[in-house]
Amino acid sequence: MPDEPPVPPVKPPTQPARDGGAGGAVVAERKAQRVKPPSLYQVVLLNDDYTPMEFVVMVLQHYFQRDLETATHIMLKIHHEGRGVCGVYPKDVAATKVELVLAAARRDGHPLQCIMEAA
Ligand code: TYC
Repeated sequence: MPDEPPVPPVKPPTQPARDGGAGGAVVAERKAQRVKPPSLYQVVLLNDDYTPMEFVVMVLQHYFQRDLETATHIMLKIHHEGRGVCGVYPKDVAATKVELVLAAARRDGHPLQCIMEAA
C-alpha cells in the first residue's frame, strides 16, 4: 500500500490586524466628542419717549418674525414696563439682529435702543 501524501500543517485562521497593521504600536484612543450647545442671548428692546409705536411693531415683525398681534403685545409691554425680550438666539445671530435694528432705527432717525444679554 503506497504512502499517503504528506498533509500540510493547518495554520490557525488569521484575524485581520486590529491596529491597521501597526504591528503592536500604541494607537491613540479616540476621545468621546462632547459638543456643548451654544450659549443663548436674548435681544431686548428698551423704551423711549420718541420712537413711534408703529416702528417698533415693524421691527418686531421684520427682524424677529413676530405676527402683528404678538408684535403689538411685545411693543406695549416695552412701552409700559421699560423693556421687553424680542427673541433668544445664539450669540452671533443675536449680535447681528442688534446691529440691524439699530441701523434701521438710526436710518429713520429714531433713538430706539436694542441690546443683547446672556439668557
Ligand atoms: N414709548 C414709545 C411711544 O410712546 C413707544 C415705544 C415702544 C418706543 C417700545 C420704544 O422699545 C420701544 N411712542
